Amino acid sequence: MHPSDELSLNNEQRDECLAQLDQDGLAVLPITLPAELLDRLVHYIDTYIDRVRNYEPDLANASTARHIYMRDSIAEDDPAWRELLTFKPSLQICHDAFGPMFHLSQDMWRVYYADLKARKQPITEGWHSDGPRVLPILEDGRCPLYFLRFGYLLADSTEDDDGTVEYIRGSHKRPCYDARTPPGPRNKRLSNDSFYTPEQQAQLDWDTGRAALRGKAGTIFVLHNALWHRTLAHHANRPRAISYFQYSLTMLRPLRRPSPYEGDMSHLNPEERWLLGEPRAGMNWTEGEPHDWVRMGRFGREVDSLGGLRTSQERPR
Ligand SMILES: O=C(O)CCC(=O)C(=O)O
Repeated sequence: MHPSDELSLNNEQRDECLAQLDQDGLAVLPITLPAELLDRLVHYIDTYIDRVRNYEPDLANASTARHIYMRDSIAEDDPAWRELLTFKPSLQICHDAFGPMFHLSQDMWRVYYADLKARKQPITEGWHSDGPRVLPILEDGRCPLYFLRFGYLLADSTEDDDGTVEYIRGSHKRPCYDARTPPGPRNKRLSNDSFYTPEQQAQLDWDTGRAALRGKAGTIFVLHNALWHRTLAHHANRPRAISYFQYSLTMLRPLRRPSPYEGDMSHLNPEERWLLGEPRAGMNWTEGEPHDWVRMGRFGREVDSLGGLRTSQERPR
């Protein structure tokens, strides 16, 4: 693809998206995945599932015998996933939130088949927020922004019976609900203990601001790590497919990947290598230096003609 064909958000769209994210903890991007990229991603998953279904013990009932197909750490599996890894509108939002020192923290796809025989559809994931479980929280129980998670709908989620993500608008600004208690003596400030007593937990308000994420295949949304969300039951007789790419500050290690990256990176471009955790000296994982900031520089707002960050001398006064 020629760089000028790349989808891109303008500053106004970025501002609107950030304002929505701040207010609700979730924003739907004002663009959708290009149709031909969506086709390639769906084709990849279809081919993958067809292949693994051949090994199902109960092939005739494979989709009802097994309700979720999923893969983690997908970015290297196919060039189409690498395009999602460096999807410009998402990385523009990351640059706005984190500055240039961010990298990939999770990459996955999931396909859910409804269990048509089940009397009651299970809710795949109950109410939770992703960030507080293992990350330090503030004195007042809120969880800061540690990572942004981009969801790409790979199938329509437009009907009530399409299981989708349900979330509570603004809940990222409340004390976290389901934080995990660390073992050993508790440090009140850094511990991840829940800030709600059992009585308060029984009275938590799960209704005000509740919203279901609906959209056609190709819809892209971004969520704050502290947002309360869950997966709704899926009754529709068609699969639900979604991919998540999550990014965090480079000083945070990724969820399920080694960092520094242990594999051969010679086939990857400089942006991909950076996002995947190219080995580097300690300081270059934290504040970094100008040659680090340039790696994600073209996703920033002040970009020079070479795609790097403008230095202060070059900035118009
Ligand atoms: O089903 C989904 O798309 C959301 C899953 C979820 O809540 C999670 O992975 O944290």
